Amino acid sequence: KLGERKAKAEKMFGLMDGFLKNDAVSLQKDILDHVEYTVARSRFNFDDFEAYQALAHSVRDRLIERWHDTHQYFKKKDPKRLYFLSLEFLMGRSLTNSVTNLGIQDQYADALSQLGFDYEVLAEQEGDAALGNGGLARLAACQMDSLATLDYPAWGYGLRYQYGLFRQIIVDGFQHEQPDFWLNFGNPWEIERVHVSYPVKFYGTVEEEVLNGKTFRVWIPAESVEAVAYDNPIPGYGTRNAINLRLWAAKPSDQYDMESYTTGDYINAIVNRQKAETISNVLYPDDRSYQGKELRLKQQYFFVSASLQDIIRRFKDLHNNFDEFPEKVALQINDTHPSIAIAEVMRVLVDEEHLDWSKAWGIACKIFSVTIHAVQPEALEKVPIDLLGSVLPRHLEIIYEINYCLMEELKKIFGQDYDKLSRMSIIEEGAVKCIRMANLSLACCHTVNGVSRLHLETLKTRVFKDFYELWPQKFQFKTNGVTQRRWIVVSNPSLCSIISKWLGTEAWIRNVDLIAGLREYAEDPDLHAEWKNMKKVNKMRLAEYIETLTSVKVSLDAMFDVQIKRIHEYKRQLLNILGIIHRYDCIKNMDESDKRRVVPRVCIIGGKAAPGYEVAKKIIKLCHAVADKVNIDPDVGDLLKVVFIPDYNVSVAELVIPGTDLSQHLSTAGHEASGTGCMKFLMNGSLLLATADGSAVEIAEEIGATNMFLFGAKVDEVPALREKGTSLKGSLQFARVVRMVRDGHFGFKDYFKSLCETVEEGKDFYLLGYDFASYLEAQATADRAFVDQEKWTQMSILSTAGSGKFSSDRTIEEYAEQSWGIEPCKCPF
Ligand code: KOT
Repeated sequence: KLGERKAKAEKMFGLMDGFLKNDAVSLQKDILDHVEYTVARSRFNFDDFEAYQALAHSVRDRLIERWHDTHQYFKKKDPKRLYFLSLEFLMGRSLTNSVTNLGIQDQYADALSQLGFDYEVLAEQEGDAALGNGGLARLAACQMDSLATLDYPAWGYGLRYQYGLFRQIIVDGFQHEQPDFWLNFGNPWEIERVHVSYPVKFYGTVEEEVLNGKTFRVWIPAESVEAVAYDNPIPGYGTRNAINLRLWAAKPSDQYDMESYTTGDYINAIVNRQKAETISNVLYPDDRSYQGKELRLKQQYFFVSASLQDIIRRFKDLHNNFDEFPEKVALQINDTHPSIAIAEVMRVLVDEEHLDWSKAWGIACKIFSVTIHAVQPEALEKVPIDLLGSVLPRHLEIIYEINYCLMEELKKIFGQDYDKLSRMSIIEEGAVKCIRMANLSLACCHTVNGVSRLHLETLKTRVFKDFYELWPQKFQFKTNGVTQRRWIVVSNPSLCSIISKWLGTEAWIRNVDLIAGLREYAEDPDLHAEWKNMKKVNKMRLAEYIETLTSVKVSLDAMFDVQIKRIHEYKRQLLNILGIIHRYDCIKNMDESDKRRVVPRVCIIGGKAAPGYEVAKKIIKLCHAVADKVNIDPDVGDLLKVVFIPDYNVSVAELVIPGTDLSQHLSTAGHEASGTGCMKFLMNGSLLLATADGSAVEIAEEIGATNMFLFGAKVDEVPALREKGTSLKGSLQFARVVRMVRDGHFGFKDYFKSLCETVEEGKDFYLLGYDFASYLEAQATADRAFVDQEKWTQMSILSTAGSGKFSSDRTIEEYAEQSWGIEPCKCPF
C-alpha cells in the first residue's frame, strides 16, 4: 500500500515538474495562463489592471508553494510557536513586497517587459490592505515580515474586515470619510479556507451542571456565528519560510436562529442569518476612544475565540496533556484589545477541558505576554460590566473569579490599603461599573512590554505604577522597529542600490547592523554625489504626485519638510501649522534682500482624523486654509508652499518618505509611546526634527544628537509646566500667530475659534505655547544646515547609517528571546 502511494506521489511530483520555475519564460507563461484561466480575459486583450491580477496570481502560486512547505516543516518539527493576536494589521500593498522577498523581481520585470508591460506600472494598480488605524497596526505588519525573515515559527491572527480604514477625501478643505470596500475586485493575496471554520458563541446564560459528583458552570449560548479562515502567506526574505496571517471572517452559522425556519418565517430567517456577517464588517476608525461598544467587544471575542480554537486544535493534533501547552504555545496580545483571550483560555481549560482552576491559571500565566502601545490612561480599554455580562456571561464570571484571587493575593501584601486595592482591581467601581482590560492583562501576562525605553519609564512611574512595584520582573521594553525590506528595498530602490554598492554586499537586507558601515564614507564626495542624486529623483517623483493631487507646483530646490501621521492633538500638527504661519508672516515682512536668504520650503502634512474627533478635523481645515492663502501669495512664491496630502496610507508613505529632506515628530514629551514613522524617515536619510519623546531619544543616542534637530520641554518638565499654566507672554510670536488665526486672517473665523481656545493660556494642555520658541529655533537651525548641502548630506548619510537598531528584526529577536522563548525553525530549500 505504502509503495503504491509513494509511486503515485512520485508520478504527481513528476507531473508538477517540481517547484515552479522562475526564469522569465516560465513567468510569462504563468502570467498568460492566469490572464486566460483566472482573470478569464483573452490573452490577446487585457489591460494593466488585468495584467496586475494575473501577475499577482502567479506570485501567489509561488507564495503558496513555500507556505505549504513551511507549514509541513513546522508540523514535522513541532517547535514552540508564537501566536500573535492583533485586532489590526496594516499590510499596505503586497505585490512588490512579496516579489522582493521571493527574490525574483528582475525576472518578473523582464518577463513583463517582453509582454509589453511595465512592472512598476502594474504594481501601482494594487490598492492598500488597510485593516488598521496607524502605528500599532503597521508595527504588526512590520513584525510579521521580520518573523518570517528570521524563520520563527509564528502565526498572526486577526480580523478580515470587509471595510478597512475609511478613505479620506477633502472637500473645500474639510475631511470627509468614504468607505474602503477593499475587496471589490477580489484579493489575490488571501486563500479562503471554507473548511477551516469554527463556531463562535455569544449571549445566553450560565447554568450549573453536575458531572461525576463535581459541579461545573456551563455556558448555554444563545447565538452562534461561524468564523471562516482566510490565510495570507507572509514570505520571509532570503529564506524559503513563508508564515501565515490568518484572518477570520464572520459567516452565518447553520445553527443560527434555527427557530425561525421551523416557524416558517423563511425570508426573515435568511435576513437575520445575514446579520452575523456584520461582526467582521468594519474596522473601528477611532484609534484611541471607542470604549463600551457592543460590536467592538463582539469583534474582539470573535477573533480571539476562533484563533484559540484553531491553536488548541493544532496542539491537540500532537499532544494530549495541557501541561505541555506552555512548551508549545506563546500568545502575544497586541495591546489590550485581544485580552478577552485570557478569560477564554480559562473558560476552555476549566469548563471544557475540566482542569482545576489553579492549574488552568498556572498555564494561562505561562503563555500570555502583552505589549502596551499607549501612554494616555484614557486609551486603556474599559468594558462596562453590563455589556460583558450580556454578550459573554461566563467570561464575566471568570473575570470576577480572577479578580477575587488577585484581591486575595494583594490583601496579603498590602493589607487594608483600599485605595491601592481599588486602583489595582480589574473591576472599576463608579457610575458605570467596568472591567479594566489592562489590569486583566497585567494580572495574567508573564511579560508586559513597553515600546521604547522612555515609554516603559512612563508605564512604570505613572499608569502601571502599582503593578510595577508589585511585579517589577514582569516589566520590559522592546523598542519598536520597522522592516528595512519594505521601507528601503521596496520603497527606495535607488537608496537600496547605493547602500549595497558602498557596503559591497546585500547582506544588510537581512542583517541591518551592517548598515553602520556607511559611516566610513559619510564624507566621501562620490557617495555624496550619488546620495544627492537619489534624493533628487525621489523628490521629483513626490513633486509630480503633489502636483497631480493638489495642483500645487513645488520647487525641487526647496527643503521638503514632512509631517505624516494620524492627526492628534498630542502629535501637535497644530504646532507645525502655527510655525508655518510664523514663517509666512516673516516672509511677508521682509524686503527683497532678506528674502534672498530664506531657505525655500515645501511643507507637507498628511494624515487622517478619527471621524468623530472635532479638534483634529479643524486642524486639517486650518492646514488647507493656510495653504490656500500662502500658495497664491505673490510675495511668497517658491519660498513657501503648503500641501496637505489627502488619504495618507501605507503606499503614500512609501512614496513620500524617500523624497523627504526633513521630517517632523512633534509630540509633547511623554505622549508618543514610541513612534515608528521617524524610523522609516531615518532609514531613508531624512533628517529628524523632533521632541525628546518615545523612540526619538534612542535615535539621538544612535546617530548623535547633533545629527538631528531636537527641541521642546523634556518629559520630566512637562507636569510642572502644565501645573504652572505656561505663559504665552513667554512667546510673543506664539500669541501673534494664534491671533492671526483667531482674527480670521485665514478665513473661517468662527470655525477656528474653539481650535484657538485649545492653546489659550491656562488651557494649553499639550504645551504648544511653551514649546513654540524652541520649535522655531530648531527650525532655524535646520534652515542653516540645509544651506550647507555637504554638511546636510553627511548628516543624512549618518542618519541612514545609524538606523540599524530600528529594524523590526532586532525588536523581534528581543521578543523571541526575552518574552516568547521561541527558536528559529528554518525550512530547508
Ligand atoms: C490605539 C488604541 C488603544 C491603545 C493604543 C493605540 C495605539 C497606539 N495605536 N497606535 N499606537 C501607536 O503604536 C505605535 C507602535 O507601538 C507607537 O509607535 C506609537 O507611539 C503609538 O501611538
